[in-house]
Amino acid sequence: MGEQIIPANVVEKDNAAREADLRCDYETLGERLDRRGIAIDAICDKVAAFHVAIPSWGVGTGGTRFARFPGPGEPRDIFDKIEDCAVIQQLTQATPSVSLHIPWDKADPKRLKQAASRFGLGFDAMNSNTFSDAVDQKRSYKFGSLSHADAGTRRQAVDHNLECIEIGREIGSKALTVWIGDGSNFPGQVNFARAFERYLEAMRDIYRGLPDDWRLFTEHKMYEPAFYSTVVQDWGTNYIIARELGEKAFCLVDLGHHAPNVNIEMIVSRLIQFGKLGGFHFNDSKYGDDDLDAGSIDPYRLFLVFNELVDAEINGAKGFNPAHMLDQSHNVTDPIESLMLSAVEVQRAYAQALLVDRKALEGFQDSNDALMATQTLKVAYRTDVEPILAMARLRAGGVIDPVSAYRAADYRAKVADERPAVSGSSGGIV
Ligand SMILES: [Mn+2]
Repeated sequence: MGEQIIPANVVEKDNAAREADLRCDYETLGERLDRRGIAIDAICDKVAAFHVAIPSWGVGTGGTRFARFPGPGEPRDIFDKIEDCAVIQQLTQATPSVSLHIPWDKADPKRLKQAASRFGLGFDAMNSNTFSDAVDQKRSYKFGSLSHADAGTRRQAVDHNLECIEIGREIGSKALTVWIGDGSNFPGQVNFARAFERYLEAMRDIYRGLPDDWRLFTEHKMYEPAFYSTVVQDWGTNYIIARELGEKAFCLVDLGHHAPNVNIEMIVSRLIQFGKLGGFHFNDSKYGDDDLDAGSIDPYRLFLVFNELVDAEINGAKGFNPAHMLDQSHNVTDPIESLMLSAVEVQRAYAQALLVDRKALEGFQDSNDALMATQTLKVAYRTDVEPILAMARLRAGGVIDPVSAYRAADYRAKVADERPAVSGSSGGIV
């Protein structure tokens, strides 16, 4: 544990006001779970060990293609972002790592490492950016990057990804996530097969530059910024990529990057079964890639995704080691508050999934008892696991109610004084 930004007296006061109630609620829930043959402390330990990474761009206010409404005290650079991430980790104890986006977060790697270790933070996957043009860039990505018709543009995009790996090596990252905005806006604009072949060739060049102990994650997205077709449009194409590249390549599932009503938990199951699930970008959506807070629209779907993950964990699925990260855009809330609650929502889904009576479920599945099978999931989902989540935080040195403690510390007002507003700061949607 590193330096603490929120003062100890604020944390202690907020916890003191809630601790007696929490202990009572935890004990009551423990008795109820005991009747179901579940040891509450075992669940609490698993929740405490479950972490989700914070994307550096998440702590800034997002925006839409219509406007961006910056909030007070927005981080001005990666060092401010790391401080905001440290606050989230201090209060939730669920987010010990930060995921960087290059070139937005480009800085001296030694300074980056120092800044993070000061707060006991580490670095998660590196994210490359070939969906927008950097200031000093020679060739434009307007018509694509890794799949661009021009070999020089593809080379530039490959080199950028290799640079991300290089920076990542210096700061202790172990993965590269590649998402491209390549695609087309009109039928006939690109040849699907040729564009995908060019993409695969470029990705092979990146893959060759990957250290042995790294993983390469590719992220599919159905639409946007291209609105007719995207090169990596769905999990099928993503799976082909991972298979073509090799054993260090895996598919990343961003929950928002699917059509409405797509059965994402089933995609997760397929990828686990064939050893290609790399990890997640958690968020929620109502219509498309809305990048809303995890669990805010359809918490049951989040639970069903975790139901698959816990199933794989228990069955010891081969090579199962998914990376967990949030990927949201905060337009009307304080990003720190949204990220804290989203981390908690992800842990909630995990805790609920741990409560599923898997033996009973299997029995109902084998006897074709559809009603009892689905009720078995519902019993777990309906269990209020809040005392487990809060106790896991408290035992780890965090707070019982993260938003309450955060507001009591008045952190946002304090940084607003120190951080003058900047225009055009990077942030938003990936
Ligand atoms: Mn994403």
